Amino acid sequence: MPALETYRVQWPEIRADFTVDQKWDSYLPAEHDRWRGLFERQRKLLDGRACKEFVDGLRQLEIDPGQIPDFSRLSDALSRLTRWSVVPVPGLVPDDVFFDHLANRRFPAGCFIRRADQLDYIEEPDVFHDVFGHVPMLAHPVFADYLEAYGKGGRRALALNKLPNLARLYWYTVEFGLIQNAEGLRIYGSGIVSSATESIYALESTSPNRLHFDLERVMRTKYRIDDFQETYFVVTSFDELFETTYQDFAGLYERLSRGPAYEPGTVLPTDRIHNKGDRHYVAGSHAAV
Ligand code: HBI
Ligand code: FE
Repeated sequence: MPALETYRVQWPEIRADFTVDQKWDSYLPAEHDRWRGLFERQRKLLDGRACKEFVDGLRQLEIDPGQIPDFSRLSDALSRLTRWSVVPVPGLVPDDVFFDHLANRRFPAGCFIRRADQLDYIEEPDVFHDVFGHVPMLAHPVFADYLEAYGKGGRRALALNKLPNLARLYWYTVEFGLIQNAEGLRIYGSGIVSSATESIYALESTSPNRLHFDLERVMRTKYRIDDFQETYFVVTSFDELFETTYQDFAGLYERLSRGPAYEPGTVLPTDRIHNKGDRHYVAGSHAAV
């Protein structure tokens, strides 16, 4: 996690909350071209795979397929819908800074775009992962409230030294969550929706587990950041997700400190299996952030 001073070399104006100026006019045509290529590839793939709420958000915010969005204009549209704004950051920011932004309905989005040799896989959240992957869901009122509640929970988790448990919840919902609704099994997780290969793998491959969402099960389940997920958790609505934030987290953290943590590929007898997919997938393809 780079510190403020590390970023200050390239971003002299960086502020204490790690926000910088997007400098939209300084993007090169080749950078807008990479945005357009990524956007077009995902739009084709996500038809019938991304959930309706994601597709609606992309449309309502009029996110431009042809060039990297200007965060101030995007924030104007987003704040009218759910009072969220998108603030430019140079990359990963410290957990406490990240949670404070979310708790104040500010989404910290990377304002750099991946290089041409990183189109299929990038470690850091760039503008495509953050703005294409995360921002459309923030136009959905219930999801928008969930992410604010997550930010407030994150600040508490830090104080209780329980961040790893809460980071798992973020990972298996906001980043890699699936939803089963009237349309069928669909993607809402940003890490999937911004990845060409994982968009197919997550829904159709026979190799990962797909389990019904259960808060304590998720918070006990470890995750890997360098490959496809071995387990996806499926919710049936965003209300279901939001209702989990009404927990007594102190009691939950107490229970979590006693019981086991599970490896990513574990399946328990008590798990409610959702499905096993119907497509043998060639292993070895990379997931994107
Ligand atoms: N910083 N910019 C940025 N984006 C993230 O998604 C992010 C972060 N810092 C920490 C973090 N995510 C995770 O550790 C969360 O689980 C807290
Ligand atoms: Fe992300």
